[in-house]
Amino acid sequence: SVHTRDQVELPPPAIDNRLTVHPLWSEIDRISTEQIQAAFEGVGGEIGWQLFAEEGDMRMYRREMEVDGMVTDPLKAMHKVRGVTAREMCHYFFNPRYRYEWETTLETMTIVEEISSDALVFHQTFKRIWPASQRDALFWSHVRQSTDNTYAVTNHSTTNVDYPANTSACIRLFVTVCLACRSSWPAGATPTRENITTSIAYCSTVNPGGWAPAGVLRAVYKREYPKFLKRFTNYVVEQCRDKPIAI
Ligand code: 18C
Repeated sequence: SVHTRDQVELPPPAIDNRLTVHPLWSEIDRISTEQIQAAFEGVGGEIGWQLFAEEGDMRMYRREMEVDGMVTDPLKAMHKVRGVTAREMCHYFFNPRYRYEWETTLETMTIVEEISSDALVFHQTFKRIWPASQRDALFWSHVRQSTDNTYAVTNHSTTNVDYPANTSACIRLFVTVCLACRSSWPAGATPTRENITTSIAYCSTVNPGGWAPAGVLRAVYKREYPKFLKRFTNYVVEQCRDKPIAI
C-alpha cells in the first residue's frame, strides 16, 4: 500500500553505509553537524538578528550581509507545528517526489546522483525574476537523525563536471540550507497527532552568484521565505492527516 511504501522511505534512524564511503561524506558530515548545531542556537546575543516577519508561531529573522557587493543576508526562521513529527517534516522536505507540490520557486529539478537513501545531489533551475538573469543551483541534500526526536535536512552547493556553472542562460547561485526539527509531547504520554508538537528551525544563506539588484533581491526574500515556510508546513500537515504517525 501507499502507507507501507512511505514508511519504508522515511528518513533512516542511522546513517546509510553507502554515504559513509562516498567522496563527499566528510564534507556532508561536517557541514550538516555545523548547520544543525547553529540552527538550534537562539537569535539573541551579539549577532544582530532582526525580526522581519511574524505570523502565529512563525518568526523570521535576517542579518544584513554583503559579499563582494552582493546581498547574501542569512535567514533564520522558527516555527511550531502541531500534529506532525520531525521525521515526517524532514521526509517531505528531502524526498524529491513531493517537491513540486510545495516548492513554488522551481522551474526544473533533476536528480544528478543518488548517493544513498539519505543523500542525493540535485540540479534545480528557478523561475526568472525580472530584470535579473535566471538562476540555477547544484547541491547535495542529506537527511539525518541528530538526537532523540530530532531530524534535519541540510542542503549545500557542490560541483559536478556534467553540470558546469554559468554556461547557458543561467547564473549559478550558492546555497546553504538547514531544516532542523524536534518533536515533543507530554511526559509519560504516547505520542499522537493530537498531542505532538514539532519545533522547526530553518536557516538559509543564498549567494546570488552574480549581479542582481539589491532592492529586488531583498523584496523577493521578504515575500518568498514566509510564503515557503507557511506553504511547506501546511502541506506536511495535510499529507499526514490520515496516515499513522511516524516517530
Ligand atoms: O529550502 C528551500 N528549498 C529547497 C528545495 O528546493 C532548497 C532550495 C534552495 C534554493 C533556494 C534559492 C532559491 C532562489 C530562488 C530565486 C528565484 C525565486 C523566484 C520566485 C518567484 C515566484 O533548499 C525553500 C527555499 C525558499 C526560497 C525562498 C526565496 C529565497 C530568495 C533568496 C534570494 C535569491 C536570490 C536569487 C537571485 C534572484 C535575482 C533577483
